[in-house]
Amino acid sequence: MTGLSQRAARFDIPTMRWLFSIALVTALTSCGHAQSDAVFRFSGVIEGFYGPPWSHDDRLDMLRFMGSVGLGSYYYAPKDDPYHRTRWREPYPPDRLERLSALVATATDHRVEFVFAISPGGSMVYGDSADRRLLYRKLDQLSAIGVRHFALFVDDVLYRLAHDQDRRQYADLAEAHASLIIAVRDYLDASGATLSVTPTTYTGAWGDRTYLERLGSLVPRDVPFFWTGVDVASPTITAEQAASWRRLMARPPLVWDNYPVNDFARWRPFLGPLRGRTPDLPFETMGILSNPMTEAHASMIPLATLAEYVRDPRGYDPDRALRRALADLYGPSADLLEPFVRIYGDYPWDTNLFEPLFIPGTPIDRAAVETGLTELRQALARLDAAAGATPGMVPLVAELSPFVTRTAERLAEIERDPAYEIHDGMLRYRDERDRVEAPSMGSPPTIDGQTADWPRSAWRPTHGPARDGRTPRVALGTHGDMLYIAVDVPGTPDTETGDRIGERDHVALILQHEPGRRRTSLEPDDLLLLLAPTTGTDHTEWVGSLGVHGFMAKFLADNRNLTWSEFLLTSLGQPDATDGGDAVSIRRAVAKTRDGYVVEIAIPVADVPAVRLSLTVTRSGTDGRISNSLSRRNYPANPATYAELILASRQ
Ligand code: LTM
Repeated sequence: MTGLSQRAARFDIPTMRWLFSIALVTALTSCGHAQSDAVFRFSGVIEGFYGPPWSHDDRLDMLRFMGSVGLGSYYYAPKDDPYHRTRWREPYPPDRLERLSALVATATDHRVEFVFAISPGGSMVYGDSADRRLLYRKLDQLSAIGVRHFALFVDDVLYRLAHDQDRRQYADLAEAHASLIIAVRDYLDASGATLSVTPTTYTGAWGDRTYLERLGSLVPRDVPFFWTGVDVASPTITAEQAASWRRLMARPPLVWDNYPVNDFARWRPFLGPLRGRTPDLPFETMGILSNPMTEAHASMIPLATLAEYVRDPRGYDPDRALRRALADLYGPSADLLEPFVRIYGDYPWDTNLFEPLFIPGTPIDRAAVETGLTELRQALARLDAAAGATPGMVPLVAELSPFVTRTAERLAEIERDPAYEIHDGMLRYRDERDRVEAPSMGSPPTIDGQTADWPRSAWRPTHGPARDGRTPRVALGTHGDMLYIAVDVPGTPDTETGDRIGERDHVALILQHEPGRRRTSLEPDDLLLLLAPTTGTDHTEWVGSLGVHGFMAKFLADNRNLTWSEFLLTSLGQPDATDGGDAVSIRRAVAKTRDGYVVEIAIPVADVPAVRLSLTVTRSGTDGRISNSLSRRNYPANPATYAELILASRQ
């Protein structure tokens, strides 16, 4: 065999098919007349968001809708279906399997490919034969109900090897992932089933390009890899960007388009048409799939525009597509949706009218918010009246009305809050209420989990609810270029709930070094520490911290309106003390006290007179979870509540 034919023999039919289509496209493009012929090989929907998954009826409606607009692939990948992710080892129980089977049948009836995705990366020992057998058993279970397309998702897992066995077996994460992907692909090959993959680095915004390059070189090119674009939710996705990702991972990307997903901003739907995807994208990608909103029916509006873009990327006009989508979905009642489409027609990277209500930091224009709310309420009343006669309108109204209710409640809550004052019609948070001093200390405390060396005057209570009449206390002080913090948490800590730090009692701390910039989103230089007592009896063991770097900063910034336990920590897995550069120079101790636990931290601070500190203590009990914080502003739905910390030694 010649070198060329030897290489060709290694490629199977699908590889040859896409290589051929790339060659054809290249040839035609160079003739200068093929641009309008470009088509996506795959298009559709990935139910791949965090939070409440779609209901069975939502999915049936979605599959019918997808068939009607020509979106051909549905990926089943709800992050919070336990059998997809946390409990991936377990087979689906009969009732769930029956529903999945109905989905497969409905997808087939509507010419939609049903793809079952599994996300084992949170706990799998990649090289372990028992774990692999469990994975195959799970795939077999889905094969038995007619699934022919599978996907392995390792997004949002640790980007280093977490298990000793894997560290012994593989040089790095890329090698472990490649070994697993190849094994699964070979396993599926036997029955003619296909495999696609979401790698751990899937965006241009952060991650490890060496990992991706290595993964690309190790995994056969017929296994498509997803890519979310230059960002996690990308304002533009162009052929040029895709080409650079193709070069990196040795295959054209499958676009995982994080529009209109709203799991990171549960206070807002996205109803605008797809924008910023260039007409030449099919030349450099395998296809485009949208990760939609938690609200399935509302998602159909932007998804219908995606379908129009996919049908004719060159002729696509977003505004025209939106008008058509609304008319096709809701007929003459489409006009009634105008206020919703206007107010929620912006994009994740835009500031929405209601944003200052949910993300504290900028003043709230009360009159504008009230006008917007009135328009939405009036629209809801008319939509309600028309719903009976308009197919599809009942579930849409049920999905949209909670956004209006929550926004109105939030406004009322802020208006009642003495921490806000009204000035020229603008509701402004009184930041001065959260100014706290860290006094200069004659000698630094020892970071050993013992607080006897802290002066009595350093302690202050935290804000928030009491449990058994007691709230956690915080002590603050500076010495030299170090900031010292101690947190004394009363009550037996919950160290058992869940197997991840965020699910247990913990102290969360975010430090920003620029006091003048009031922001709730995080940036790479910020520090995030998570400290928790362990499951051991003496509670002395340090559990972990995450230094904030690009990945975490982005992750938190995108999800700033969610509580830790709701999303952030549960999706990250066990934190790692070695993550992030800053963790090295920070000292900390967690120790059991007579009745509770104590956390002590020493952090080097920049040469500034003040820093911004968000410090939250989360405790669980029979009456649920409660949070206390250093700042007064401690809205349960917003983890980023900051105090301005005056460093006395620098004044
Ligand atoms: O985008 C990917 C590959 N993974 C997750 C999604 O599951 C999530 O829905 C979106 C939006 O929050 N961001 C992600 O990083």
